Amino acid sequence: MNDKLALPVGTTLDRFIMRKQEDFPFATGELSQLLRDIALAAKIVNREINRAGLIDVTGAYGQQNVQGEEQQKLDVIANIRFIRALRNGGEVCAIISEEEDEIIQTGNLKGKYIVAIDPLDGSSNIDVNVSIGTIFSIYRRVSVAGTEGTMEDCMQRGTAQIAAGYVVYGSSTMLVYTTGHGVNGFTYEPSLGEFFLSHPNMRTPETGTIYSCNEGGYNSFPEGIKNYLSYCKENGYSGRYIGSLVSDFHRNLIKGGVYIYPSTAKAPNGKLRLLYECNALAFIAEQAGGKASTGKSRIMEVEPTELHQRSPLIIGSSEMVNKVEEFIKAEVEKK
Ligand code: P6P
Repeated sequence: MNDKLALPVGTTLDRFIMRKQEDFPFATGELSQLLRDIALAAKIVNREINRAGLIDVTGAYGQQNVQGEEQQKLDVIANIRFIRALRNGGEVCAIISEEEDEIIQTGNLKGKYIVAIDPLDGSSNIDVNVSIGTIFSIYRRVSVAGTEGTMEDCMQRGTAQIAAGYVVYGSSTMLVYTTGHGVNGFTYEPSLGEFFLSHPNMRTPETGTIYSCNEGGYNSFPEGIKNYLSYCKENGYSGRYIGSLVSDFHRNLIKGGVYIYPSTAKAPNGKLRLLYECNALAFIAEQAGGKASTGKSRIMEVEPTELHQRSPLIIGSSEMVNKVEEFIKAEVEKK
C-alpha cells in the first residue's frame, strides 16, 4: 500500500501492522508477529492493572530487582506476561528485562529479534492509581541464527533499533510505537479487546512551556540543569511531574515539553536505564520530530557497556532539549 495514503483513524492495530508490512517488499512477517505478541501481552497486563485493587496484586512482592528496587506484585506479573508472550510468539531469541539480572533465553534459537523491555515502569504509582507504562525496544540479532542470543546481540546502540514503543495504562490505555517510519498511537477498547488507530503520524511540537523534573534532587543537580530550571521559572513555564516516565513523556510528546532526569547525588549516572527506557523513548521522540540527549550527546549513540546501565535523560521538544544542552555547555565552558 502507498504509505502516503494514511490509514483512517479507527483502523485496528492488526490491520495497520499488516498494511504497513506491505510497505516493506522483503518483509517476511516476523516483525509484524512480534508487534502483535507485544500488543497481546499489553492487553493482558492492562486487565491485571485495571483489577489490581480487587485481586490483591497491589503492593510489594517482597523481593528487590536487579536495580535494588522493591518489586511490586504487578511488576512481577507484567514481567511474566511479556516474557511468556514473546517466548510463545517465537520471533524473539533473547530478552533483556528490567526485572531480570541476566539475559533471558527464550529457546527460540531461530528467532531473529532481541527485545529490551521495562515491563511495568513507574510501578510505585500502582497503589495510588496513577498511570504507569511498559517500554520496549526491538533489535535484530547480530549473532547467527540457530544459537542462543548473545551479549553482543543485546548491547547494541539505540541507533540499531528497528522498532520501539510504549504502552501507557492511563485514563485510557494506549500503545504508541515506531518502526522508523513515523510514530502512530493506538487506543485500546477493552470491550472489543482491540487497539484502534487514534493518533496517526504523531509529531511533537518543536517547543513548549512544560518541564518535567523531580526538583527534590535540585541541590545535587549539575549547575547547567539548575540554570535551565531557573530559565523555565523566569519564563513562566509549567512544572508537570507525574513520577511515571511514560506518562510524563506521553503528555510532553503531545503538548510539547521536556523531561529531565539528570545525574544526582543518589543517581550519579542518572536513574533511567539506557537499554529499555532511554533508547526506546529516544527513538520515538526523534521519529516524532523531537530530541533525546544525555545533556551532552545523542542518547541513541551511547555505546552500551552494561545490560542495566543508567544514563541522564533530557527528552522532548527539540528546541527545549537544545536549550538544556546550551545551559550545560555554558557551565562546562566556564570551567
Ligand atoms: P523519582 C519510576 O521509578 C521511574 O523509573 C520513572 O518512571 C520516573 O520518571 C522516575 O523513575 C521517577 O523517579 O526519583 O523522581 O522518584
